[in-house]
Formats: sequence, C-alpha cells, structure tokens
Amino acid sequence: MQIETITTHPYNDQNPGTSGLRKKVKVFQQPGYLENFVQSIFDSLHGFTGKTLVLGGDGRYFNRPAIQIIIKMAAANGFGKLIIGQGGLLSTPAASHIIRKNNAFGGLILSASHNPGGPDEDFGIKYNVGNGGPAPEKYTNAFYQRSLTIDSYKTAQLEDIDLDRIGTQQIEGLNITIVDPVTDYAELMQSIFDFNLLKQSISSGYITLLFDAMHAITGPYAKRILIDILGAIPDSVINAEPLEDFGGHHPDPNLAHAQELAERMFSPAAPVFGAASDGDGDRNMITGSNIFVTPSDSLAIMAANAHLIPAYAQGLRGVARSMPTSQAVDRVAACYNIPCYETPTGWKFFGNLLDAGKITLCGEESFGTGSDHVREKDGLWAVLFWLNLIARKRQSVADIVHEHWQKFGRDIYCRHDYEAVEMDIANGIVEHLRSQLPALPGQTFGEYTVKYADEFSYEDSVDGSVSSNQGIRIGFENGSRIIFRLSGTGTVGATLRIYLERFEADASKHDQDAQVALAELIGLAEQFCEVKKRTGRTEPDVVT
Ligand code: G16
Repeated sequence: MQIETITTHPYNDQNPGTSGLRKKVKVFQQPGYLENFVQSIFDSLHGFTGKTLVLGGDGRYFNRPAIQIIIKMAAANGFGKLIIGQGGLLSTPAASHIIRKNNAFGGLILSASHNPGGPDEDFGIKYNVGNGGPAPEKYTNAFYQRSLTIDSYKTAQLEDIDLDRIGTQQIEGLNITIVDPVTDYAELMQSIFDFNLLKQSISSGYITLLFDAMHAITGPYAKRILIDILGAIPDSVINAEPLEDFGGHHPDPNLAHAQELAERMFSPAAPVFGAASDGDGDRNMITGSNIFVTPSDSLAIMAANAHLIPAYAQGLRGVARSMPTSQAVDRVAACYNIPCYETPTGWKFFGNLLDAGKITLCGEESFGTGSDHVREKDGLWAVLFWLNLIARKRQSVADIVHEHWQKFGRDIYCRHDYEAVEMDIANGIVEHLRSQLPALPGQTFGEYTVKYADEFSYEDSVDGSVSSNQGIRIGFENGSRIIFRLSGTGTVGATLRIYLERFEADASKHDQDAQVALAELIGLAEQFCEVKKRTGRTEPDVVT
C-alpha cells in the first residue's frame, strides 16, 4: 500500500465539546481540517496496528466524502480492519453496539446530532473507545493538544471504496467490511424487549403509534423494527427517508422541531404513543395522546418500571443522571434503595459507571436515555422501552405518568435556551453569576431560600478523575434548583442553558403548566444572570 505523508498546518479550534468536534461544514472543508483532527486522534491512540475501527455517520452532508478520507487515513495509519455501515450510515447507538460486538479498537462517528445539516450547516466527528462509548476527557484533551502542533498527516493511495455494496473486500492487506446498519441493532433490541407482546399489542390495535424519524438516521431502523418486525402500519413512521439536509429542518426531537408529530399527538385523533429521534438516533422524545413526557420524567418512569422489561427483570444495579436533569429519578432510586449518581452533562461520564456495573440505566434532560446494552444513549431503545411498558401495564402514557407522579410527586421542570449569544456577553453572564455565588447561601427570595450556590465539580468514582466548572448551581431549601450552563454542542456563539426545577408533592397541583408553576424561579433566574438585560432579548429561543 502506498502511503503519503502530507504536510499540514495546525488549526487552533479543534477542542472537542460535549460530544466531539462540531463545526460548520465549511470549516471542516478547509484544507486539511478533517485530516488534522483524524490524525490527531490516531497520534494520541496506541496499540491499534492491525486492529478494527468502526466507521459510520448520520448521513448528513459531507458524510460520504469524509468517510472516504478517513478510510484512506485509517489504512495509512495501520488499522487492519474497517467495519463501515452501508452507505456510510450508522446510528450512534448502532455504532456503539458494533464496536462492542466486534471487540473493535474503537470507532469514528460522523454526526452533529440534532444540529441542522447541509452545505451551510453543521458537521461533526467523535471518537468512541473500545467499550463503545464516547472518548473520556483524558482522550479528548489529548486529541486537542495534538491538533495544536500537528504538521503532517498520513493517507493511503487507494481508490474510493464502494460504500453501498455489502460484504468484505481485501484491499492491499486492509480488510473492509460493509455491513447492513440495522441488522445487528435490531437483533440487540429483540434480546432486550418482549417482541411477542409488542407484536400482539400492535396487531390487536391496542397500541397505535407514530414515530418521526425527522429525515435522519432512524428512518431505516424504525421501518425495519416497528413496521417489518413488529407489524405497525407503514404510516406509523413519518419522515423516514434520511436526507443530507434533513429536509431543511433541525433533526431535534422536541415539540418545536418535531412539529408534524406534535400536531398529531395533540389532536383528537392522536395515536396511543408518539416519539421522535434526532440526527444520529441517540435522542428520543416521548409523547402519548395529548401528553408530552419530559426526558427527566421519562428516565424516572423507566427506572420505576424497569422490572417489567425482560432484560431488566432482575432489577437495576443503580441509576445515573446528568447534573441538570431533574431529581425525579433520585426519588425512584431512594424508594428502591439503589444508588443514584450525578454526573456532568455528556454521555461520556456514564461510561465508567456502566463498565463498572454500578448502574444499569442513565439519562439526561437533553432527550437522552440509555442502559448498559450499549455505551451511548439510544433513541429507539427508549421508544421500545415505552411501548413495552404500555403493553405490559395496559395503561395510556398519560395514566402511566400520572400514576408515577401520584406515587413519587412531580418534579416540575423546564429548560430555557438562549442561542447564538455573543461570546463576550455569555462569558460576562457566567462571570457575573460566579461573583454572586459566595453571598447567596442563606438569602431568601420570596418562597425560596438559597441552600447552596456553587460550580459543579465531579469526581469519577471509578478512576478518580476530576471534571470542574460543569455548571453553576443554585439550590434552595425546598429542593428547587436553578442551573446555568454554556452548551458544549453549539457551533455559533454561545448557547446559555437555564434549567429550572421545583418539586410538587400535592397531586391536585400536578397538572399545572410548567411555565406557570416555575414563573417565580424563571424571574429569579433572570435576576441572577441578567441574560435578557445583557442581550436585549425578551424571551428564550427554545423552551423544552
Ligand atoms: C450531546 C451529549 C449529551 C449532552 C448534549 C447536550 O448530545 O452527548 O450528553 O447532554 O449533547 O449538551 P450541551 O448542553 O453541552 O449542548 P448529542 O445528542 O448532541 O450528541
């Protein structure tokens, strides 16, 4: 194999965020930009010669050319085998499963998740380690450091690979296997859930469903699993064809972006169950007829009912949530007497807990839930989990949610996002918040007395690593919280996220609208951070 060493110059902005490197496509198309980052990853890893790398992406614009570039670089750097999803497609959870199933050295996943796609939109790349999960911070820090000094990258002189032909090709000592992206994942799902019960519930008409694939990666997965295997009618999956630009929409599963789904779920003719997933298939939004389930509640409800799912019938070892996720799952863990861990935002922080067998389920407010079956959050897994629950409990989504609140109380929750805020203003907001922290404890604002005010720092209980500055928390005596964080996944300016949470034990007040119930906290958040005052905006861009 003829290998070329190409001279390059470093870029100074290749610091991975919450989930890999995400930039505008045009940034990735700069000479050597993608190559530099991939070579920085390979230069930071050790011992992969002759080993297997899994490769696939969410099919967004630039996916195919990027895969061809990476194939040649992986070959030149000494990988022995590449497993690639047909057409260059793999959902993030399917990639995680394929890494694990094949004992691969690692994988490269090309996605900018829920961010829009197209020539003027976003692209992304992240490295997953051998457990199938996102590379922990010690890796991503090393990639960044290497990218600052890199001066060359290696590539092999190979013809482009036919990504559409399933099968194995041997090219100058390199084994390239193109796999169907869905088969292994569908088998995994059948080993977790009660597919016979699901088939019966769907064929008898007890469960009617609507899944919005948002023209992203889950289309083929949902069609195979929900329609071909479980027998749902073809119209049950909408926007099923993956498109490079997601049809011009944000493939972001929330009520604002999954508009068609939202309209139908909040109509008199709504099906029993509705859900959506994102660009790369790891997020989920759960709805029922005329009800939206917050991701925090969904995690808590899953934890409380996991014993009804075949794979979790023995109970859960423990649960985990990201810090800004509501404390609903903590109440379930306390009731079942199992550990509950609080981690920083980012799925990578769950990896060690899952590997060590300390937790079985985990989730985040950002529409992510998952379990120890892979090392990524998993959108369709969450959908099947809920379908299995509905079939077992013979209850509607609304009844399941209300019964849960009745038993555990309701953690009324919402998140306000201010997007594309100028960096200087965003940093000013964070500094302003920081400066108030020492004086806040003990102060009373209306019915809220501050119990603690700090910046979240996390010590991994498995490897002892410490991650600091993971969000500003203001906690109140009554258990309510306001949390402020700058997102690590945006590509334009800064996104300020404000997370608001209040516990309500009284069942007669459980049906309140969250914005109304949280109005006083929303006012306090503005008093503390001054985002409206400093940006001149009157409301958040997104409320979830
Ligand atoms: C990623 C991470 C998640 C995180 C989310 C939001 O999700 O994998 O762990 O919660 O971003 O992060 P931030 O608040 O920093 O924007 P995804 O689906 O975008 O890969």
